[in-house]
Amino acid sequence: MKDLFAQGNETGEKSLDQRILELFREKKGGVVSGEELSSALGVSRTAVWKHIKTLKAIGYRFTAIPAQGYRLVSSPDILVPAEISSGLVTRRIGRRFICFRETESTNMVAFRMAEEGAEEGTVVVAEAQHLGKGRLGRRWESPPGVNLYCSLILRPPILPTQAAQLTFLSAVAVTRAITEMTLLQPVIKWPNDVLVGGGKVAGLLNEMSAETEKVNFIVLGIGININMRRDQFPNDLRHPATSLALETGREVSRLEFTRALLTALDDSYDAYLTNGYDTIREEWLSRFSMNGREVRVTFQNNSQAGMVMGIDDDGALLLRLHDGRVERVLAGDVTIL
Ligand code: BT5
Repeated sequence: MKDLFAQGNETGEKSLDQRILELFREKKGGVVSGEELSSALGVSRTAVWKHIKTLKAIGYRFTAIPAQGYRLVSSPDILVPAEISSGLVTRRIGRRFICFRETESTNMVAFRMAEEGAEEGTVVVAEAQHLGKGRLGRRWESPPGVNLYCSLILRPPILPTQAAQLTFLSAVAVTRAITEMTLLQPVIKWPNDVLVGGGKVAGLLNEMSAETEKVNFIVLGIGININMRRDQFPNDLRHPATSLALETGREVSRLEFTRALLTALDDSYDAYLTNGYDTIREEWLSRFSMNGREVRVTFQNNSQAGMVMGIDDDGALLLRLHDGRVERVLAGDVTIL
């Protein structure tokens, strides 16, 4: 039986739980009778009652009004298609949601789906990941129920060399959503970190399938520490880490954050397709914390020190070396000296 998680509307088919919730939402807090529910859904009243019991078990609160029916009193902060898509108005992002209680890695799932032809705008979300991926084989800590782990499938008509532009686009959308939801002012660390108060609050992992002249698809992977507590971070992280709750001192609704993020991604992707990369680049640079700083960039066994001079059109970091030459750095980890 389909439940609220498990692939949600993967096949376009809504779960019974999702349809029950929609009927309650249409009533905007009003009472819905068992009779109404069973006739609208074409199932027995016992079946309706069983589903209400399952919904209660995952955190929905109903009150039973004798001889009248049920009222939906409150909904849990869980990332399921029925909740994320409620009130979400986007052009491309979120045409389809696949949500998991737990999965290996949303990027791995999205990549496989994209290979099998999943459409642009498909979003994969998980409450927890047991193989959350960072870059270069690193691990992304993904405890259940506190953060957002999501991956989007995009099929932009661009060249493979332009793919890094989408990493910048996702960083810009993440900073916008954070400011909208918390008023915090995050900064971006090249190439893919978003920091608040010096701690890493979000990481991006974009993966691509391409031919020489054509991108088949890009998977934008985004991990954001929303309500993660201090004791949930391991001690051996490479850099200081934080969460939105630690920075603001209050819990942040993961559902509202997810909707804000998907809206920001949709807006910036639309602007990118319509007007090109320039506006994204400008906004990215306005959040970029490293311009003019002396840094060391390490990639595999190589390391170079110099002054950051911005980024170029392909997303390469421009580094002025001590002999005056400006080097384009395409990948690596940056430490501020
Ligand atoms: C990243 O890698 O920052 C990319 C992280 C992308 C995660 C998302 S979650 C949804 C999607 N599905 C996936 O499987 N992945 C994406 P990198 O720059 O390599 O940073 C990884 C390093 O950050 C680790 O080696 C740790 O030191 C540190 N780290 C791990 N988990 C963290 C967390 N939750 N918060 C902050 N830092 C963390």
